[in-house]
Amino acid sequence: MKIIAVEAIPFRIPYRKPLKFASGEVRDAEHVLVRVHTADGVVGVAEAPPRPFTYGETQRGIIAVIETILAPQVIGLAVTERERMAARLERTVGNPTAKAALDMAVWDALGRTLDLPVTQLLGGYTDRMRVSHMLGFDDPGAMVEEAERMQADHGINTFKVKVGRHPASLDTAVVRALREALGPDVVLYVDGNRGWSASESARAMREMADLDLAFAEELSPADDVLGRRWLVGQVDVPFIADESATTPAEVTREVLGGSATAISIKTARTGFTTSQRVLHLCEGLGLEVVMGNQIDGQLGSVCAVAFGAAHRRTTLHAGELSNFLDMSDDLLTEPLRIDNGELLVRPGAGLGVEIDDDKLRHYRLDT
Ligand code: MUC
Ligand code: MG
Repeated sequence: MKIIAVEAIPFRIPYRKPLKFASGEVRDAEHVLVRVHTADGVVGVAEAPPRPFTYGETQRGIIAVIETILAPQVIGLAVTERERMAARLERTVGNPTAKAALDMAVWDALGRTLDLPVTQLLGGYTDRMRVSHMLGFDDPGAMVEEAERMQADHGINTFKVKVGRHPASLDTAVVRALREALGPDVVLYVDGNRGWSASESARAMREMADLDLAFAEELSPADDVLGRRWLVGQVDVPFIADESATTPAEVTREVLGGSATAISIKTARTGFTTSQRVLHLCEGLGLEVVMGNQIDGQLGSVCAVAFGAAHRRTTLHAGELSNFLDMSDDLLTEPLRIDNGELLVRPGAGLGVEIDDDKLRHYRLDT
């Protein structure tokens, strides 16, 4: 069960359609595949998505921190020693997706070693999650057309709409068009990725007051401490902290400071070990949670659904699990499918997925 080697492999897979939002844009999945090898010949996998506009990480930076700092700290530990591993990884500040991928690859190796699915080891609440689809910036017609396609092809009825543009009417027009086209039964919520000021956000939310939004996420920067607290007091739906609350301490700070009333949990940045800490903290504080998406590929989405389906509170709202649908290809031997608005966990040992060697050879950037 001892970890004997860690690989960090860069790859690039283009998106068919880039995802645009207030803090950035993703055209290619330029991720890092992390593979953890144990002395028994078991291999655990996970992927790290560099998001410089959110965490400051880059593909080369993730590889460097894994190879030079994190891998030497975990080699020699058994895959059961996750608490010791977490303590060692915590000595390095930042680098959330690098640490998360390593953590999840170790969980995958643990599940494969025990011949049990990770989702059952984590909690085993259910075997599926309802899916929320994220709509990136475009004009109203194109965003409505995408939502209708997601409904027709995948049965998805929950949509997170990216907002935060200037003028804000570009976005409020989209949300209004979506509500008019899709009717009262779909769930709609908005994510500003800090694009608006607090007062712009309050005005836009007032303008959309009749559109029955379920949540508002990161509309303005949490760094504008008093403005953000003021805004959260104005808004009459749960206000989700995403990039402002990436650790248990940040969740505590943002919530007790009045800057958030709900939390986005992303396995891509908190892995399984710290995501459980965040979730349990949210349970203790009585907060709603949403499983978020770091614009994950299929492997990252498998991780998110394994975690989300494992716990009751994470299943109460649809999870953001569909960004991989816009990728031109992926690395798994058996592609994920979203049917009837649901994504199922994989039943096999560990994460229940295998990497297609030919695809990895084709898309990897280091050979
Ligand atoms: C999201 O929920 O914000 C875009 C930026 C990021 O960090 O994550 C994505 C989606
Ligand atoms: Mg967000």
